Amino acid sequence: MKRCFVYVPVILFQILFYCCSLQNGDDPPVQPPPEGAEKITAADAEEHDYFGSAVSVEGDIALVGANGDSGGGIRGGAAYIFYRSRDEEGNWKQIKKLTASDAEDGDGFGNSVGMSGKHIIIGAERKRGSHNFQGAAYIFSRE
Ligand SMILES: [Ca+2]
Repeated sequence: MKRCFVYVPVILFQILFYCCSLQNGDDPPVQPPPEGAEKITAADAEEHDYFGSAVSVEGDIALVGANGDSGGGIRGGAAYIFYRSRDEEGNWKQIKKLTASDAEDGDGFGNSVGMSGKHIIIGAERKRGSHNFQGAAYIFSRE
């Protein structure tokens, strides 16, 4: 019976401690920015560009596809590189527009994008080659 008087308070304390630790749990691993998201658009935005058709971000570099852009052939597609400036505002600024060197009408360049380290890859799923709409991907190396 004496043991019961010792264990019951210990168990109650552990339950209380566990409940408190749940309430003050760790912060989630990804915190939303306090002011909400920053919206970015292409400097040369036009109708049917479909800017945002694919997106990727790594560190302070963002890559955005616009697979309807007509900079390299009608609906040839494009992709934009943005850089988060280190000034006080920390805004994202467009630094480059990419198109395929062999762009043709309807390629859809920018339908998918990805980057890792210094390499950027852009998909053009409707690229024609020896087969109709066989697709292609383009790899660029950042300096
Ligand atoms: Ca455009």
